[in-house]
Formats: sequence, C-alpha cells, structure tokens
Amino acid sequence: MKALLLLAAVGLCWAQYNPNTNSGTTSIVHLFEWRWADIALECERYLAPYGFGGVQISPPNENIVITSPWRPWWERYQPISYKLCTRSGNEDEFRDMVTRCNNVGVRIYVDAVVNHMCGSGGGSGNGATCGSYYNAESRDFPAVPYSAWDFNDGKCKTGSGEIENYNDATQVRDCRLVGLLDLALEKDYVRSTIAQYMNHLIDIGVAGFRIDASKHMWPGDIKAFLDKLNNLNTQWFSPDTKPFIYQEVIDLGGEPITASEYFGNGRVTEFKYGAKLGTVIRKWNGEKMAYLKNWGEGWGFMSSDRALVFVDNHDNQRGHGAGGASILTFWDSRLYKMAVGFMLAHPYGFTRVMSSYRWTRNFQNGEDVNDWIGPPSNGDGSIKSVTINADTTCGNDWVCEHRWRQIRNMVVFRNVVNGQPFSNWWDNDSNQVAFGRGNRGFIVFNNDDWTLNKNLQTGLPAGTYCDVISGQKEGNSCSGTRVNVDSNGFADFYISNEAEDPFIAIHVNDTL
Ligand code: QV4
Ligand code: CA
Repeated sequence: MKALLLLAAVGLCWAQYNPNTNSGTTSIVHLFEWRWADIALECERYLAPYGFGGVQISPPNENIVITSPWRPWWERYQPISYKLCTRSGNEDEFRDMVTRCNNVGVRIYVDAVVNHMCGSGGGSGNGATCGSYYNAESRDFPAVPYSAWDFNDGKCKTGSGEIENYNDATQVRDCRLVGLLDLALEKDYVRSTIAQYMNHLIDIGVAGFRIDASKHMWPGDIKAFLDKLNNLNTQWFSPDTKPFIYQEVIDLGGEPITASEYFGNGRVTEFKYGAKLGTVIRKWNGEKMAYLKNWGEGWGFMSSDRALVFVDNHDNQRGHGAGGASILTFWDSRLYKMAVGFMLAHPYGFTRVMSSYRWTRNFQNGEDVNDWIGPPSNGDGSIKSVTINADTTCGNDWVCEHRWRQIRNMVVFRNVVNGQPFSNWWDNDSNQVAFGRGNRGFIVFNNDDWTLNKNLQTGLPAGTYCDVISGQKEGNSCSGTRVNVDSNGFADFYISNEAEDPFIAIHVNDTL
C-alpha cells in the first residue's frame, strides 16, 4: 500500500511538468494572435491529423485598446479584466474552441498575464476589448475588481516606480515592467482572484498555462496561486491531473534571478536555446554544427525535463525580449527550417513551434520601427480570418510555419522517435552532422559550403525510406529523396550545399 501511495505522490508532484498532451504527441504550436474560430478549425483539419499535441493561444482576457500606434500586438499584454473577451473572440467562441480541440486530442494552453494590468499611462474610460471601465491613474479596474490596494506602488523603491536595474532582484519583482501597473501578489485577495480566473479556464477544459513575465513575480507568490488551482476537467483528462505550467523567465545568465528559482512551480522557458542555436546555424563567432554533439545540458541549459524550448518566440522574432540578432525566424526561412528541424529531432526539452503573421518591417539604424504592428486586421480592427490556399499554405498574411512541409513532417518525426535515445552521432568537424534516435529515426545536415557525400550508420532497420524534408511517402512512392538503408544499418547520403533544404530526415513510419 505504501508503495502505491508513494507512486501516487510522485505522480502528482511532477504532474505540472507534464504537458498533458495526448500520448504520442510531443510538440505544441503558438498560433499567435489567431481567432478562436480559426484555431478550432485548425485543430480539426490539420493539428490533429498531423499529431500536434496542443496550441498556445494569445491572452484570452480583456485587454486595453490602443489606437496609437494602431492596435499593436502588445495591447494584449495589458489586461483590463479577466473576462474572456478579446479580438480573438468571446467566451462562447473560446469554449467552442477548447471543446472542439480537446475532442480531437489537441490541447489548449493559455498565455496567462497575471503579473500586471495595463500601463500606468493607459488613461481611463471604456476603451477595452469588452467595454469594461477602468482608470489606470487611480488603479481602478472594477470589472475584476482591483483597486489601488491591489498594486505594488508603495512597495517599489525606485524613483520612477519602474524596474531600473535587473541586478536588483527585488525591484524586478516589485516594480513596474515598462510601466505596467504591478499587482501585489503577496495579497491573498490578488492570488485568489488570479486563481479564480485560471480555474474558470481549467473548468472550460484548458490543459495548462504559459505564465507571462514570471521573472517579475516572486516564485513563492506564483506557487501560492498555483496551489489554488483545480485539477483538469475530467471530461478530457484523467482524474487528479494538474495543469501543465511553463513560466516565462528570460535567463541568459549574468542576472541574480535565475530560471532554477522557478523549477518548483513547473517548467521554464529556456531562452539560451534559440539564441545559441541561431548563432550555430548562422556560423557566427566561430560556432559550427559539430559543436552540437553535446547539445542540451552540455551547453549549460537547464535539465531537459524542466525546459520549454523554441527557436524563436513572439517577442524575439521582432526584437522584443531576449535573444538578439542571432534569433532565426521565418524571415530567414532556409536556415530557420534547419534550426526547427534540429530542435524537433533532438531529444532535449519540450518543443514549441512558432506560427506567425507577416508584417512590413522598416529597419532604421538596425531596429525595426514597425515591431509594434499587430495581426492582419480589417478596417474596424477585427482580426482577419486564416484562409487556406489550395497548396495548403495560409493566406491573409498568416505565415503558418507549422504548415511548412519540412516543419510539419518534423513534428511527426518527433512523435515517431519519442522515447528513443540520441545515437549514432557523426560530424565532419565542421558543419556536416548527423544523428539518430535509436532505431526509429535519423537526420543529416549539410551546413558547409561544399557537398556532403557520406555512407553513415543510421541505426535503422534495412529498408527504403522517404526523406521527409524534400517530400514524404505518398502512396507507394516517395515524393522527395529516397534513402536505402542496408542490412547493417548503413546508408549513402548525398546533400548538395546548394539544395533548397540541405538536410535529410528519415524515420520508420515513412518507408516503402
Ligand atoms: C512605455 C514606457 C514606460 C512607461 C509606459 C507608460 O516604455 O517607461 O512607463 O509607457 O505607460 C508596451 C510598450 C512600452 C510601454 C508599455 C506600457 O512597448 O513602450 O511602456 O506598453 O504602456 C509586451 C511588449 C512590450 C509592451 C508590453 C505591454 O514586449 O513592449 O510594452 O507587451 O503592452 C522582459 C520581461 C519579459 C517580457 C519581455 C518583453 O522579463 O517577461 O521583457 N516578455 C513578456 C511578454 C511580452 C510582454 C510582456 C512580458 C509584458 O512575452 O510580449 O511585453 O506582459 O524581458
Ligand atoms: Ca511584479
């Protein structure tokens, strides 16, 4: 009996690190700024069939309406209330999305903005996405309700009331991040109000949360509201399942606040991942892919079972947050596909794929002054729907990286090799590398300026495999490159450095 209790306890205690995705699915996609109606459709027509585990959605709570500049994407990071009412849709549409996605085994993860409310300069009136009244000046948010008592004004010791020095852990938590009114999370009323908002979402059926700006909350305060959360809705999850938690903490080293302070609450975003991988794939600072042999903890990253990893995110793909110029995005599509392919093939971390919209960049002195531009929208400010073209790409300026064959097929690859060890590493001491995942998958990259032509041990059973980068198995043939693995597991790989995508990936589910 004791052993059973212990087992149950262990099961419970690491549950918030478990993404709660359907078995056999291993990635989530951030459908940044999508409408709930479009996400529901995408779950049914694309994400479920291709084995995506879930969707990170934009903040679903009522936010300030900013018209100068015109409806910036970041207005959604300035809460006015916890009503489920934004440009992505209302509560009915939200419920419909969660139900339809859960019903096809695709989970929903909510971007929870609970460190703050709107900017101190946010003004007052009913200019919010659900029409609620607020007054930033007097800290009055009656639609929650929050009043001046619920903010950190008195606690912050800096002159401006804002964070001025990231080397002072106390002000990073107790002062305003870029002027955003900072909630007093040591108060039980604030903790309970946040938990009530999150429990409303849990009861609707969500599987977990991205905790925005976690660095700006004390780990203990986050734990306090997490401890008030319900278990997930048993309509779709087994009893006693805790919500998946991943905390946004930008820790590139060099600051007193570290990611590990937050491990007790759940997983943490590993921002070193995208910054370093971008540098390696761009071959900057003498970096080369051969160095990726010990990728993961060997590069000083947090332990794999605490990491939420990504190549780019909604901030650093446009110069916000962290990662700098090395971050690869859809704008750098050829290198970006290699980076996402590498991330999805490698066992480290729980993987999130970015799905963006296109905007008109305008670089002045190296900065994109259009970094604020919001999602594709109509004249009245409503977000444009996601149209699907005949070739399965998206229209209306939605980039839909998750629908790019190379990326979609690598999401499937990760599912096929799940649980298999990192194996059969080979490199040419430069930028040609290869590795396998046990006896179920193998990938080869050529990021040098000359041809790769090599016979390699794949670890795979003999057979004819379809490369899932240049194509995939279609009927009884391969639409792209074919790879023959012999009875000893060896295969010939030829990759021109001029290839559209200079990498090949094969796995046991795409064989002739
Ligand atoms: C301006 C001035 C302030 C002034 C304030 C007065 O800069 O000094 O006090 O006006 O109101 C927007 C504007 C910003 C403005 C602020 C408040 O860009 O100029 O301040 O609003 O009005 C996003 C954007 C921010 C945006 C914010 C709120 O990135 O530019 O600020 O939304 O709209 C750190 C954190 C990390 C954070 C990252 C961006 O550690 O947690 O910065 N990342 C998350 C989200 C991110 C979001 C926030 C946090 C805030 O991923 O998207 O910021 O919720 O690294
Ligand atoms: Ca804070």
